[in-house]
Amino acid sequence: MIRFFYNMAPNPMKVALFLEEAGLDYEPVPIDTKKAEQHTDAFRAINPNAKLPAIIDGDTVVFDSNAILLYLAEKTGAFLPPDGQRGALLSWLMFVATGVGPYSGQAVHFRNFAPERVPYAIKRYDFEARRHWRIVDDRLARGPYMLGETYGIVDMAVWGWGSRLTYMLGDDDIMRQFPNLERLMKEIDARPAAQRAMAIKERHAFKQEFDEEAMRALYPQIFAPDPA
Ligand SMILES: N[C@@H](CCC(=O)N[C@@H](CS)C(=O)NCC(=O)O)C(=O)O
Repeated sequence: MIRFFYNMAPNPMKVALFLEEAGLDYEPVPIDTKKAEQHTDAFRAINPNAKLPAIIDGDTVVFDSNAILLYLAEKTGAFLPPDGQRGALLSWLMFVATGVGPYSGQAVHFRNFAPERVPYAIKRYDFEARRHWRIVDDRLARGPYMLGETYGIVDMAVWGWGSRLTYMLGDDDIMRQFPNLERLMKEIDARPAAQRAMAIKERHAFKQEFDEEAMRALYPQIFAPDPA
């Protein structure tokens, strides 16, 4: 059985979606990041980067959400594009991993969680997040899914962040600007596997308070000395 280390944030949810879509036997293991559980020695032995998600599949440990999606897709042969599209698969998977996710994450951080308001940081990350989402939306104007006619792991990777874009960018009208993305997010949200993935939170009670313990665990740089 696969052990799936998770919380309810966008990156773990991509993997929850795959596990549910593929019907794999898995045990969800909650890691409460607001209680600093990602920083324990035991968890760092699984993911030295101290972030979620990670999986253990027999003797194999995989961390980083898009690496896990690729690993599970190759293991099962499911949710991969037809032959001949491996270049596109890798390109879009890495584009989401290195652009869409990090810029969206920094946009929400500087708008909602930074200890001081830094207008240029807010502007830069909001601009770059929207630029990346525009590329995704344009791609989805060409066909139903990121790689054309076949629903697959790139769509799952997009769903992790895209299904929360209104919150991420703090803009109630954002989806009107990205109608093709909105179409795909609604379609995936309605899939039974997505609903089961979102429901795993009901099995565990994650800490909700953003108290000092949570801030120290999630944003330790706030408490670090200023760089020279
Ligand atoms: N590149 C990593 C990023 C993982 C990541 O940032 N995970 C967040 C949740 S979405 C996390 O664990 N945050 C807790 C922390 O930063 O301490 C991936 O795609 O899995």
